[in-house]
Amino acid sequence: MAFTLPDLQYDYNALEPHIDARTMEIHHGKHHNGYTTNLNNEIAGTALENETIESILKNLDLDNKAVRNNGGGYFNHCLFWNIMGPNKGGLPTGALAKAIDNAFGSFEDFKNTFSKAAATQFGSGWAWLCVHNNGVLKVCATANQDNPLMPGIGCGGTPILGLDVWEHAYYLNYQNRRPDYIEAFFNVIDWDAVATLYTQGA
Ligand code: MN3
Repeated sequence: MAFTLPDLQYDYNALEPHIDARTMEIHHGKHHNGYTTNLNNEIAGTALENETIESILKNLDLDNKAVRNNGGGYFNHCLFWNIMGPNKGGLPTGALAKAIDNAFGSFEDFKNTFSKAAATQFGSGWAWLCVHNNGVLKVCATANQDNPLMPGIGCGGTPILGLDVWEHAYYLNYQNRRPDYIEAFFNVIDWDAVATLYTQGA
């Protein structure tokens, strides 16, 4: 079964002024589409063809660079679109808010830790908030299209929030000002979507 590029649940311009429409259009229509096509080509006719993307990544042979890069790229962007939305931002609530306080001390401390992970990832990569089976949250960053589902990569656990810090995610609007893009991201996080993933992964 081939993977499909998911439709966005909002328009390309819906995240403005925080993320511009042109960036969203290229990011979804070109970059994510490319990872999807390349992943499908790579797994066609192999045993991976009938697995979920999560299963492919959890059991990944890290030396299989094509599946690592394109499978990671497919999963990471699916998550990214899902945890953003127009008129979002604000603060998490409920069990997720409690878990953030437990792990980091406060929401502001979490935001600082996550933002620092995103800002200091050298070159292309992602910052993550991950939940472990006991509900404990951890933050890490990974290179390229890697993610913590992959064996031995990052903080482990299940990613419930991810921030793409590849230049293609922000350069048109922010040029080299990655910290401004990171700050803006907090205005479009859909905390209800993150809370759903938290409940599923805890
Ligand atoms: Mn990207």
